[in-house]
Amino acid sequence: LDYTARPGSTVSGHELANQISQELRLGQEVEPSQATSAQVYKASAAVVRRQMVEAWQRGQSQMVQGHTRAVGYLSAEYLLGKQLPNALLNTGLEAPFQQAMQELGFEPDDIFAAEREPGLGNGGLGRLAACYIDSLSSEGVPAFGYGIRYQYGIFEQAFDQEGRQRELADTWLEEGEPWGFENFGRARRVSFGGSVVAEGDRRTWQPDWAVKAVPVDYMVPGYASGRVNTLRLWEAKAYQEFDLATFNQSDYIGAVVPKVKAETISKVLYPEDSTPQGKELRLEQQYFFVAASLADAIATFYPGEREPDLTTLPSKICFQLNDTHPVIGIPELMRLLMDEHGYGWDEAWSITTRVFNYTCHTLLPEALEEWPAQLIAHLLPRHWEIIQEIDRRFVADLQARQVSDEQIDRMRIVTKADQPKVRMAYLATVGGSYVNGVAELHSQLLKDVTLKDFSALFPEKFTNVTNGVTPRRFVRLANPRLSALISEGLGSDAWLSDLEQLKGLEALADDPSFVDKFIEVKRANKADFVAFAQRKYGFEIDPDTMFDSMIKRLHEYKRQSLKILAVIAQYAAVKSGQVDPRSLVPRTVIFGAKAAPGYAMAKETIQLINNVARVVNNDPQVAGALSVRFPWNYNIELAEHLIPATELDEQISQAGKEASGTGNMKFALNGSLTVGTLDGANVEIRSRVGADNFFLFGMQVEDVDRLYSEGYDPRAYYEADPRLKAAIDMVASGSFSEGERSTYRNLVEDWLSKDYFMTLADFSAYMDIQSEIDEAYRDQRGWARKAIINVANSGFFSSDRAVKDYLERIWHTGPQE
Ligand code: 26Q
Repeated sequence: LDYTARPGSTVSGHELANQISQELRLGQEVEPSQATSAQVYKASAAVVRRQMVEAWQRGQSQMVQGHTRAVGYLSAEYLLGKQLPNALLNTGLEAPFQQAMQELGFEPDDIFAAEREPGLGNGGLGRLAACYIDSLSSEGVPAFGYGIRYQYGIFEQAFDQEGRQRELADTWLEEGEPWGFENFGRARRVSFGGSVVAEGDRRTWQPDWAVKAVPVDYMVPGYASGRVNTLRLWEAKAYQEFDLATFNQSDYIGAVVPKVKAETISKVLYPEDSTPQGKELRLEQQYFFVAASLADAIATFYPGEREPDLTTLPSKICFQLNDTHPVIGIPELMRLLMDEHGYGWDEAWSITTRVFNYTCHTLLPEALEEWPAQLIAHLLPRHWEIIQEIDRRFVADLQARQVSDEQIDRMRIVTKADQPKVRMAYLATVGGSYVNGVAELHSQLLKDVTLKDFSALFPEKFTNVTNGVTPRRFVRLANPRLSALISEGLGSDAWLSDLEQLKGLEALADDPSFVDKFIEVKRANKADFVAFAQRKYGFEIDPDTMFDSMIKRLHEYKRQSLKILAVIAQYAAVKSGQVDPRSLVPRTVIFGAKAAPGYAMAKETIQLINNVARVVNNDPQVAGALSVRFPWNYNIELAEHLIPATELDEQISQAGKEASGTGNMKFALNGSLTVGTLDGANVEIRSRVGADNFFLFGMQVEDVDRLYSEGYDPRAYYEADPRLKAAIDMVASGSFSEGERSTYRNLVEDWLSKDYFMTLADFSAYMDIQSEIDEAYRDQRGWARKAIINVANSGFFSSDRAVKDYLERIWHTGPQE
């Protein structure tokens, strides 16, 4: 294999074994035969990293010297998952590593198990960023991922005796971490607070405190592309170990306070993923990483230049804003251009609006970030001035276009109120070139609802890029059996970098021997999951049941409560003698979900699921027919084990609420069938795999709108469907709380009086589709056929395709020339 095609791939297994041995002896002072898995992991990481260095540096200098516009992906989150298996696959070192481990007498899986996954994200948005940097490297595009190196990532979830969620610190750095390279030479100063002073016609910011942003660099190797990009995650450090003035006043402890304050900035990831926490520290985090990243990009492309010609910046790089979290970058770039480099407003604005683009990931109005002006003014006084000026000019522009006062007030970046707020989505829309949603339906709703006024006036700004996932991690690494079968069926593994090739499997859906092999793959994956769940959670799962999974953050709009109510209804029907358990298709219903620590309703739902599991799993009357499992601490590792083993995937959000979903894509690519509403990317999955191979149910966006406007009364649905009534009554009467009727009071009250996301209205349709699913499942070969057709038609959902869409429609760039 060509070295440039796959960095590292010329290394033999024996050579790799020698390098790892050497690293163990010299780097860790341990004899290979005595080394622990953790030591071998660390040594392997160091060796693999070294294999990538040359390609990394080559790519870096080609980027700076070349003429291909680079991409700067700005994201507060990267939910990476384990690095070692991915680095081995992408660099072509998988087989040599296997050999090396054999030679050294270690099991690769034990070595992989020693890695703590970097959980530097909450869910979909963070995982999307991780998929996109993988695809950017795989497509050969010069790119940076910029973000924050949180010392504590997403909390580790535990369940207490009562089934309630407990949050534990994610101590992923406790024993060090071999991938990140602290690049002290590229550290930057990031300032806060203070005031703005006028010097002649120039206004300058005189901040009153600052922190040092130290980049920790991670290599991002492309799959078989020879390109290794950089993920640069910033860590906050204090400039002074001790405040000497305070120290000299003999307040020894007080003297470290500023240091602690500075280092708090990159301490912990905020675990809320849909109700923004308007906390000062969060704004500090946002500005911290964005300011460091913009300065870093300029320093990268204009090295050593004291007065760089920044009018060329848009030809060097463009920045993608992953939701509104990095939007403070817009006024920051204006400030850099005007205050530090002397450009006038118009020139600065022209540069700024050409380098930024914004991706929106939500439809929930309460999830749109709005910062109190007062907070911005206090923390970033110069940015506040610039934001006001952007707003002033924008309003003037609207007035010149004869926009009504009423509409102007709706569109203001800074709201008109006693306590004005800055609407970050509006600032992003005005301050950049393109705005995109993350699935067709979502982008349409953005134009029709959320950003309607903007799309009416600036239609050319709006576009769609449907999300995608990396087939390397989520098919090849997570599901080696299916990958081997696909390669056998297609005659090569070229599908891994050209996922539309999966289409070639469609013909094999009617080949009985291929169908048999597909069934065997799923069976073996289920057996693996059973063993994993036994080992890790102590669960006893019957592999001869349908694996029915719902894994995603816990949120009311996603409607985990619809799923659990359906389980309860089924259970109630057996208990009341209406249903013979032997007539059911045996199921194992599996949940994985973290709730934001302050989200009471979500936490109550977790408790309910755990207690339904406790009751159902211990009831001999349903044994063999129904069980419920809730493995705690859902993360990338669990996803990689569960998705390949799943047969039925639940995507049951209220229509018009899930921007895209990406789990749905991972499941379809791994041969699960989806039960879902017409929401997010479900719409596109269904239209690609065909209506016969997708279990659609429930209200559509128009039905939801109509029902809201007619006045929604959930109690009517409770009275109308005896199955629903039985299920809710069971919860209310204490069946899942040892007779205590108050445990789920909030949930029950909400269902019967509010039910904002219309779980009750969709319940009957959901129960009915589940009966159809049972019927379909009884025909195992028919089911497998549908699953194969799902795989064959899901190639579109590769993050490579998504990145190519961004390249063509938004970034206007491509592979390094
Ligand atoms: C904002 C301010 C303060 C604190 C936290 C936040 C915050 C953090 C994370 C707000 C939102 C998020 C995450 C959102 C998210 O994951 N959205 C999901 O993005 C996916 C990728 O596009 C979509 O597939 C999902 O539909 C969408 O819910």
